[in-house]
Amino acid sequence: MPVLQQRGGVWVSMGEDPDLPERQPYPAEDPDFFVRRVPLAQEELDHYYYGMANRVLWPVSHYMMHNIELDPVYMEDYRDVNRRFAEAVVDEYQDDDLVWVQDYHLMLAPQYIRDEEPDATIGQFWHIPWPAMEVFRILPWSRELLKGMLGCDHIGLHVDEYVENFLESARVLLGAEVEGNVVHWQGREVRVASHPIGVEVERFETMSAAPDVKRKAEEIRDDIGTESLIVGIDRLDYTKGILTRLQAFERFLQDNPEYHGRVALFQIATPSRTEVESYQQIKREVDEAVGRINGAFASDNWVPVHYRYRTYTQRELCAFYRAADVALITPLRDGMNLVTQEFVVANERGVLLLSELTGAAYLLPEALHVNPYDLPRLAEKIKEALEMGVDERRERLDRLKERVKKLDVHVWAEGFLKAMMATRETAQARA
Ligand code: ADQ
Repeated sequence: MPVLQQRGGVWVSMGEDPDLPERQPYPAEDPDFFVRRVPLAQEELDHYYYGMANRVLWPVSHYMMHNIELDPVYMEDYRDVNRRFAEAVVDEYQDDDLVWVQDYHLMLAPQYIRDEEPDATIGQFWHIPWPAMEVFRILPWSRELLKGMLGCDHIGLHVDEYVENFLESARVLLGAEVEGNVVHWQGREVRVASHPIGVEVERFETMSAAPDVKRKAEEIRDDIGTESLIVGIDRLDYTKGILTRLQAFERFLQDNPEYHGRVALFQIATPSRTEVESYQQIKREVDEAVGRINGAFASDNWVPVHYRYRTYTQRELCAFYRAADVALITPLRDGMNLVTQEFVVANERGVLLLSELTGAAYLLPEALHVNPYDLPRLAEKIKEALEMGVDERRERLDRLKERVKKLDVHVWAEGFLKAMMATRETAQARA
């Protein structure tokens, strides 16, 4: 949104409301950019979005093999919808435009666009992990999907480790020649690079320093009433490790009775992809775990786990980030994890306990890292985080703040667009 507001352009997006016009200025008066909708029928949404994107590509990229549901019908509609997106882009396309495709929902669109506009400059950013080649190849359509993406000139992923996995997939599965970070493909060069995404640092800084947010943070602490507060914030997704986190907290309470009454975990989970069975299942499991822990440990004046299944505004989230002594972020896999960065910007004295299986962990060495699959160790790390001295907390957090500032989302967008422009200039110089 901020990129389009600054530069203008057309946002080609999935349209769920058939009554809205196909093309619309935004905002209506004095528009910054245009929105072009690709309307999808319910069945297309079920197969393309809830099917191929959320039941196939999401779990395979997060190494969640048991959640993959391979149904050829998903892929058929994925092709059709990608083609429709490509047609809308081609329809909007003007010479010298940059086409920036977002995420795993549109792997085939780049090549479909290239077929119609061979000279277009096309880039794609992939927001989730790129798995090891041996995992990606599980997909019956792995080669077709890769070829689709190689319609790009520039492909971005969060960290070098994902870039290496992508290059390896292109080399082994397609037999493409790979030289450094360039894939030679059908007479073209496709550059693959890491572009770690960040948050809007300035906005989060301003918001978290506002008097009402500070007041709210104090209220949260007063209401909970414990010496220490641990906070977890996620979409309710099986990749986010919410259940593991609860189990580790439970174990921490079992092992450390001296902490009973003195610490609470506040877990916020946003409803997400609720149509998908594996998401309904993780919700049941989280509900059960919260009930079990509170049933076993709560006393008249202490609730160990506070759980909210709802969406908050960013302002409200900021108050939780500020109120926290420890942010407990334990995904089983995560492309980056922005909650981590939001916490670092908004908080002033807390400890970041972070899963080493996130993109963020590669970029934030001063966090306390933990393997979320190692429950006993995770329980120990919770204690270590709670007991970390003030000086060490401050020192780590200051360094983390410096790092997160450099990752700002505007820097990310500029960096990606610059890379695409460089590609365009090289192509024009050659022509
Ligand atoms: P997500 O999987 O959605 O993003 P994340 O990066 O943590 O994960 O972003 C979540 C966003 O949702 C954060 O901005 C957070 O503030 C917000 N949020 C979470 N819970 C909320 C609640 N209860 N109410 C309101 N807002 C809430 C995907 C990838 C990530 C990658 C991003 C960006 O899976 O790995 O970091 O894209 O590329």
